[in-house]
Amino acid sequence: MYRRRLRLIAAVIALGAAGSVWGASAAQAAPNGKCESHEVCLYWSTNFQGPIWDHAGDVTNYAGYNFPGYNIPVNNNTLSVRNRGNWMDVRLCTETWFRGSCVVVAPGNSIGQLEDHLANQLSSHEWWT
Ligand SMILES: [Ca+2]
Repeated sequence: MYRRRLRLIAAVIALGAAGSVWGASAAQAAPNGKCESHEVCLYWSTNFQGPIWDHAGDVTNYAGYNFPGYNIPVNNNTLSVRNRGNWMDVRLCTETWFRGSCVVVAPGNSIGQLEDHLANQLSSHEWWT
């Protein structure tokens, strides 16, 4: 809980210091099927193949999201992940709101094949310091 509060305070400070950047960040958060800097990227297939869902923010529930350009749901449907964030870990979980079984991926790291208990079961993620 203490960690989470610190994180919130840091976010508020960052927002106050660079309010004009917020618009750009929000635009970047829209998934476009390209795995870019500052994003976590989820792949439909193993080893970063197939449709890509990319996101720069936290997502509490993947339900309702499709892979950009495909009529394929993201929820419970990814086999590999990449963290292209610059300094934050990303924590991906099998249940909504960052519950269930979770895996933490450090910035710049990736998992080419999610373990059985995570494969095709991810439903939320949050950036994690
Ligand atoms: Ca992108």
